Amino acid sequence: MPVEIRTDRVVLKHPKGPSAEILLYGATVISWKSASHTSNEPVERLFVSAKAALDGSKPVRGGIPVVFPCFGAPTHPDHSKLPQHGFARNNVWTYAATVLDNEAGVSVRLTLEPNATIQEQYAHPFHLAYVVTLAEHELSTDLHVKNNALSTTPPIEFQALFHNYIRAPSSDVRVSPLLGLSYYDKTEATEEARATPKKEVRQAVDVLRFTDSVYEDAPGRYDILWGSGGIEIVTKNLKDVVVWNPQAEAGAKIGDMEEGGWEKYICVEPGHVRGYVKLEAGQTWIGQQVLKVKV
Ligand code: TA6
Repeated sequence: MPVEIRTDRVVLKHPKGPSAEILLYGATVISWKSASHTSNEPVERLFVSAKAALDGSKPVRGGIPVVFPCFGAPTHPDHSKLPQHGFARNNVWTYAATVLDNEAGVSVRLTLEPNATIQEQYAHPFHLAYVVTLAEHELSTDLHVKNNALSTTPPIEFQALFHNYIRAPSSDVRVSPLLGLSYYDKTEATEEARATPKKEVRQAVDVLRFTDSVYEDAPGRYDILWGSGGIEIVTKNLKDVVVWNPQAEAGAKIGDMEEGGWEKYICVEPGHVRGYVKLEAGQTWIGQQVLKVKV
């Protein structure tokens, strides 16, 4: 059964063995298992903390949380009542349809409409659709944002990001190409320092120390490589990318982070998070990423 609809999640199964699981809460991909090009045995490609809540009590610590309409602590007046990273990752989405189911792959669409809780925090009428597609060596996620306001209303402004927890040894993993990009270092102690752009001097960036970097106007394609593995991310319409790993000191303070969890992942998060997407009433914005197994 390529698509299995359960009460709290949708399970995708590819005819050649790969699989993916999407929690309806947050439309959070909590598992992606895919074989490498040298072995047929599917392995887990994402990190989910053993302490992660999967019962809808809080956003999932791991997998691919969907960040919308704000990244980080809200700064836009429209978002002032929202929690960190917005409402997409902490609301229950609806399975809408299976849009592909053949030898090439399996794809489903989930949707989110304003509910009472969201409407208390966010005034704009919207429709979100999230399409997750599992191919033999790839997983893609597309976020479609429709501004459902009347044509006479001003455009909405939002941010969006895929908060990927890529399973990899943090002691060895590198992400490239980032050389020469401007980035904002959120590990700096003062707001002034965090707001001061730096220039990346490394082609490949490690996360050997606490790293929380927001790269602006990035290339849109990233290689995440380590000794025995690699994932490539190819994006459309996502101009920025965030690289995050808290390492031990900051990681140990994260309540739902398993002991030593920070050693098992790198977050490489494509998005539109510097500035805002401006979307006219009646228009739709689409941001896409494709995660490809390189090794
Ligand atoms: O994307 C990096 C980041 O913004 C970090 O600053 C850290 O806060 C991380 O997201 C996790 O955020 P969360 O709200 O899931 O604890």
